Amino acid sequence: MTRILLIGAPMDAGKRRRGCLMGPDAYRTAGLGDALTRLGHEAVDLGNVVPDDAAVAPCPNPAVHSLAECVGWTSALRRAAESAAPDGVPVFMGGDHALSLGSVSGMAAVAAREDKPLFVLWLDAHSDFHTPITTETGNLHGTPVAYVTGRDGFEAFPKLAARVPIENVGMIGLRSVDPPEREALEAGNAMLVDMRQIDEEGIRAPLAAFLDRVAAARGLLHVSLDVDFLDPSVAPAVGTTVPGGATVREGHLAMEMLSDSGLVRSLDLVELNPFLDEKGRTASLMVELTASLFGRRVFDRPTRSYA
Ligand code: HAR
Ligand code: MN
Ligand code: MN
Ligand code: MN
Repeated sequence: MTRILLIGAPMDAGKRRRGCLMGPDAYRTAGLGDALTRLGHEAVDLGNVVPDDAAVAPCPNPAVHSLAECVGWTSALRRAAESAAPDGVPVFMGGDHALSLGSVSGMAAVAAREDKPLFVLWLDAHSDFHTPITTETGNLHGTPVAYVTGRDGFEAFPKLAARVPIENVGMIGLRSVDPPEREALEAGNAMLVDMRQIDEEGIRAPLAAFLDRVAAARGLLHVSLDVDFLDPSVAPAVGTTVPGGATVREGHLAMEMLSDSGLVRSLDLVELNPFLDEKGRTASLMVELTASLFGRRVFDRPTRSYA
């Protein structure tokens, strides 16, 4: 039995297209809490986070959208992560992916306090490795991995309590990486799994290798699940669809492996835009995947292969 803390993060400032602010209520409507309770967990809905008021100097990149709002969300969500984590497993119900500026930096502070390394698994079509300087769209939902790993350009944002080393980041599902992101990623050593690698060897091999590393380092694992990790044919409710994504079964296998590993300390559910959904099917699929991550299975497996 796990105590799961559902935290609503109706953040919509990380990009221009509106709608992710309805995400937390879509997850509630799709029965996220009940699905977890049925698995024997205690699921507590902590309600929605309210962003801080923030004043910022003008950004050197004029394309940047809603900088002050994003800074205010980051500090508020970081506090929410730090205050929830000692009591259970926080699940951030987004909200766009800019919420991870706060959730992941908060979990990095939690891990530092426990003197453990934080690992981050980024399940996404995108690498979200822009800085406020390199982004062309100005949409800050494309930046959280750069912030939490300590790249320059985030002077307007709260100073990190702890940086996530880039080698502790694993990205799976990649199929839309901008040239400046690619260049910066190639200079580091994150685990980068694009869709071709999934086609060739499946999700299992790279994910098992990553989980083995987390376990060997006795690390905490934060999982950030972007709706657009999945193929748009099964998960249409997202503003940044990219064809050729993960199948329903690839998504479940990843969640089932994460469940078996026992390593997941916190989770983001991001980029769901209920305004774009078809009869709630994307919200429902995200609830099913979350249930798999928290232990739903058809049959138990005789042995664990990682942990
Ligand atoms: N790389 C593009 C940009 O910077 C798209 C970023 C999209 N990010 C998200 N989350 N939807 O993955 O604008
Ligand atoms: Mn993303
Ligand atoms: Mn994405
Ligand atoms: Mn871009």
